[in-house]
Amino acid sequence: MPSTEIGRSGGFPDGFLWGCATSSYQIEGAAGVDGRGPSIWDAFCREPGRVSRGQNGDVACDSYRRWPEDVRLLSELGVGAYRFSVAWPRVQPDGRGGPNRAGLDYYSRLADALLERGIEPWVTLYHWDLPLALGEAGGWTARDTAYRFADYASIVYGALGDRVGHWTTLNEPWCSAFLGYEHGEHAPGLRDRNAALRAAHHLLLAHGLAVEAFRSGGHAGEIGLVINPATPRPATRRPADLEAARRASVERTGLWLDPVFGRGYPAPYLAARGAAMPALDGDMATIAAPVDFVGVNYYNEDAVAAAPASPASPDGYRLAPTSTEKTEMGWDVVPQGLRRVLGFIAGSWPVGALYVTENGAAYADTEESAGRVRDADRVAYYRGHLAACRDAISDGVPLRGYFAWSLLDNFEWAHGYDRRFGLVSVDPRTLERRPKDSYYFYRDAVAGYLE
Ligand code: IFM
Repeated sequence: MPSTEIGRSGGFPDGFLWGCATSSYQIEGAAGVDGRGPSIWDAFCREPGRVSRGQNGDVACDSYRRWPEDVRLLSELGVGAYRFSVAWPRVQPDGRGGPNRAGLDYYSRLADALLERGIEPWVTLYHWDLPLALGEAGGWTARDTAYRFADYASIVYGALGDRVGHWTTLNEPWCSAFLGYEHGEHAPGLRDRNAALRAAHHLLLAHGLAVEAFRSGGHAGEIGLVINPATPRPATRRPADLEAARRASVERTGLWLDPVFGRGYPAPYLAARGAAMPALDGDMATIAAPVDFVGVNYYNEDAVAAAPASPASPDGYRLAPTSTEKTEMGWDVVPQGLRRVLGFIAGSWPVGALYVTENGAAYADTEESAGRVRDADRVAYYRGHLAACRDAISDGVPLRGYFAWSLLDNFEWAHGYDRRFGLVSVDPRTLERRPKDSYYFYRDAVAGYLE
């Protein structure tokens, strides 16, 4: 007979944390309000051709004003945690100096409202909206940006540390460094591999300095780093493709976790690229400041094949076509890839705890009936990936929680609002929120009814 008891877990361990995630630039809007300074994304969006149809985050989901409704949606979803990011330019409009009280107050009100509803605030300190003044002074290619980040982090710890128990320093530093400085897809839009490598080092240094500041400030709670690792599969069993797959994983995974866990940069990477990574004495010890957990953002698993080294494939591999079903982003839907990447990390680095800090899918949810947004593809995506999480746990992976990306349809960077990841749809004109079927599916999963 099927069980109907209260306190079901849907096959997840007791205490497993269920959450939902967003980020500041993607949802807040209110770009010039209450003293917020401009960020590199405000400027990038204004450069012709950078963002689809010239869209920007000036209004986004207007969550800066509509946050009470968003908190209500989170509460009705039943989640135990909400992962949001603090916009650095709200706290320090120029990226340095004393705090802008009005900006901090916004996050303070949000944290209070979440706690009142039993939702733990998980704060990301950096989700890509670097203050423009720092961007103009070299952004992440400038070593000084790492020190500015640690100062900013200390301000936020001081303001919210009495209510926030979980902090993450950087979100997906691979994107900040490589999409921002090498591929030209994200702000600041450079195409310079050496600049990307410098940025990677300074991002890691910023992470380490912020962890040190957290520890030396005596703040209670836990702190970690969020990466978007990859374990691509080789297109064929040929040794060259196997080697290509291994190399492709390094830039997304080992480049970040090796130094964070005290192993320095991966040797082959260092041999090929080390000259461009300006580590000074003591940097690697700072970067290795102990973390409490690692966050994994997972969306897809690629296939890669060996390719002659060239500016387009500097590390000697390229993405290989697959027959796999794809989301609107063109990303392969591979739920078991999540199990693989979690297992790879747990088996390769001494991570005390892992969290899936983002997972979700973009689909065009057009079909509506009786006021409901039908998104069967997204429901299937979540079902498959939650099953993969369960599998990873039964493999022995210390997976402690899962955050769906994202609560709301929001500003998807270079795609503007043309790609929608939300459990809740947001009308682009009225900003009206409407839960999709995936919202109710996820609510049931959180409640332990994941069949
Ligand atoms: O929307 C992004 C998010 O900002 C970072 N991780 C990937 C998501 C989907 O592309």
